[in-house]
Amino acid sequence: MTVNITLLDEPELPTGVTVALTDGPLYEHPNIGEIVATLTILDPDEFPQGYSVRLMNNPNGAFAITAVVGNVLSFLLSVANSSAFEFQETYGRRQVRFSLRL
Ligand SMILES: [Ca+2]
Repeated sequence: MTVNITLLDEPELPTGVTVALTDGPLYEHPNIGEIVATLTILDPDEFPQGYSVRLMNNPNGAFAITAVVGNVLSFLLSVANSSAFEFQETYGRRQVRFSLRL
């Protein structure tokens, strides 16, 4: 006698996110829409569920995040507010930090 058991997938939580910065430096006052990085969600499933990504800390509205069409695991981080990327020696601001939530 043979018994067949159907195994259904259960979505697991993502195991992480990789952030690939665009090559080269980002100059101050970049163009709106300039791609800063590509975020890739690491999902253990062969057919992963869709995700949404939300910026939790976005100083001065510096960034926008958009899904890559046709790829449920990739998102583009781009410039949304050019003036948020101000570099002046007297400000001492050489990094813009952000955090995100899946
Ligand atoms: Ca699974």
